Amino acid sequence: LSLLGELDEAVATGGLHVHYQPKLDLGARRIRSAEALIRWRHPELGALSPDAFVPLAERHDRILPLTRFVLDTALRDSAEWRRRGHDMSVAVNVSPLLVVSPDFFEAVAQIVAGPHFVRGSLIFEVTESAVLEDLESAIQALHAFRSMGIAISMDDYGTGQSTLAYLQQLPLDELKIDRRFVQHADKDRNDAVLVQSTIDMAHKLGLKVVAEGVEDKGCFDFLKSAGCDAVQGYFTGKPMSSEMLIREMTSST
Ligand code: G
Ligand code: G
Ligand code: MN
Ligand code: NA
Repeated sequence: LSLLGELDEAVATGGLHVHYQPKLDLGARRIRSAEALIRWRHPELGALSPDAFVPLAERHDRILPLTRFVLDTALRDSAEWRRRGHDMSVAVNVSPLLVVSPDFFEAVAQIVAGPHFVRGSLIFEVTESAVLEDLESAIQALHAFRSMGIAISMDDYGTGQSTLAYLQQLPLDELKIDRRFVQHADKDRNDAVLVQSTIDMAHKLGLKVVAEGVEDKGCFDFLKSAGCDAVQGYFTGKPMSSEMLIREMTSST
């Protein structure tokens, strides 16, 4: 069987699962959302990173069923978090290919009508490339998702070529600064300037700012003093199972 065939089998038979990486809100000082990250435990190859199969799924028209699985799982798990008293939203990565896809839109409409959806508790993380391909259609799609009660986050911010004009036009709620700028921001003067000015600009546009790739206390402290709204990274929590996340939240409250 080819890797693609095995991926189809995994999608169909439950060979995929979803981990969650917390985003720690610095104002509320608690986990307020978590990013869903797909995992594949391959029978022979072991744990495969999404980098090893998400691009494959994108190339061969499998990204919709894969994302549908992540969405279904993430909404079911986040309903369980709420049931246990943890008021948290869940973020799902949406491939550039899906942002303007009518089939994806149909799948989202179904999910929104389903039992586990609550307005304001689902975030779509989209990348700059998703938006730049066809700006008008992307703006329209993002507006439609927002009117359904889904928040929009710009992922990997700073790595693409989005200009200030795009930021102003796009219906966004959150900006995630890419880890390459964040990681050494407490030690590298240039990174610090970029991160600080991105935070200030985003706030003036009414956006929340998440810094990703926060790996140590020095970086964490810098972001706090820079006025960042939330942090995500190995320092505050690695990707983990839903059960682990529930245990973490229960022990920290
Ligand atoms: O942390 P991790 O190795 O899981 O993530 C690697 C990359 O895979 C990240 O860029 C992340 O955005 C992407 N990724 C993880 N899960 C999904 C998913 O469900 N859909 C898409 N499109 N990308 C994902
Ligand atoms: O969607 P995105 O491209 O941001 O995917 C997140 C990726 O970053 C995942 O592969 C995740 O495992 C990884 N990641 C999460 N936190 C950290 C961190 O603190 N440092 C590094 N180097 N990688 C991280
Ligand atoms: Mn992401
Ligand atoms: Na990212």
